[in-house]
Amino acid sequence: MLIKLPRSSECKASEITPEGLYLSRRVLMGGSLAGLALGTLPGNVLAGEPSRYPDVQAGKAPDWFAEKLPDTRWQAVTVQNEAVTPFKDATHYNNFYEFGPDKGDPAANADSLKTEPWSVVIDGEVGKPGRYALEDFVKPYQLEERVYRLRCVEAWSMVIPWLGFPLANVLKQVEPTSKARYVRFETLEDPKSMPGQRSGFALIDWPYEEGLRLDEAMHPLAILAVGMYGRELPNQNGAPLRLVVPWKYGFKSIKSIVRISLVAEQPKTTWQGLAPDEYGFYANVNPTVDHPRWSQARERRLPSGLFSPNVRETQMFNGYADEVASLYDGLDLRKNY
Ligand SMILES: Nc1nc2c(c(=O)[nH]1)N[C@H]1C(S)=C(S)[C@@H](COP(=O)(O)O)O[C@H]1N2
Ligand SMILES: [Mo]
Repeated sequence: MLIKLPRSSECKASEITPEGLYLSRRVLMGGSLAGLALGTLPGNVLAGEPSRYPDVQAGKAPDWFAEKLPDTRWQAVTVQNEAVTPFKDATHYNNFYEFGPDKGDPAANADSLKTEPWSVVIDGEVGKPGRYALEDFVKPYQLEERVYRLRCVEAWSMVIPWLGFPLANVLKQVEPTSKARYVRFETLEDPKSMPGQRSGFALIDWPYEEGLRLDEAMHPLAILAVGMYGRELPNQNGAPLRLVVPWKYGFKSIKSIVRISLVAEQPKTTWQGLAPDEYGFYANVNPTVDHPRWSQARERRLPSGLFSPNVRETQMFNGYADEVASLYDGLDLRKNY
């Protein structure tokens, strides 16, 4: 994870807002996400299909996905006054080391990932462990569109309209035992279809693994996503099932999940294992705690180019402080980076 930081002079350049698909309207939302905007449908599109995102390439949605899509709660949670990142950028500027180290590698190589059939194991400290076919795993849950900022630890960011459901709903279903204190997630390990796992690149000890504290995992903003931009997930974005935790650096949002384990001890995570001084377990977006090799005060919002770097201030907890800050009361965020 190397980056070149924009010079601070560039940060003062007038921010150029990318031509967005829509801006969310300011509408209040009830319940636990009161501070976030609950959008209404943009005036020019009707419910349901990729056509609400005109620049989106249609994919080959599996049957279970096509059946669920019409019942989606569109714009269940969204961001105010921020444009959605063009589909092209969200699908061609990726981190997915299983398919190579460069930003274009996942789009170029992830076709080889076989997402059907797919199964997910839930095990560890749960009353109801099991292995589920993906379509059975997602069956109980209504899809919600969640338009979230995604902030990579490398200091770039996007705004992505995910389709998914709260992780909490799944966890409640499997009945965590009193010993469960963390959730561990694991990506597929399959060197045959994942060239990055064959190359030995970056010394990653496959499979990629991530973790959350149980209360973080239960937070209503944490979702499991099966789609984005009104369609199923493209392979390079972590098909067919990925985590999205919008207040944390992107590396926590693990892709192509095959296993979810409830555990008693804090699990080891891929980037922490590689460089513990640089990447922590918590990895909350925090503009006041710099990475040892670069500042986290600002970010490049994609699309970003030489003449329109589109640099903006990074927000505490990536703009979700009102919702999540209380999870960390009494925790030293400088030590627990
Ligand atoms: N399995 C796996 N999950 C992963 C990664 C990865 O390399 N492997 N990269 C992470 C990083 S660093 C980021 S920023 C996000 C990027 O998600 P996106 O490509 O959908 O924008 O995925 C995260 N999830
Ligand atoms: Mo990242």
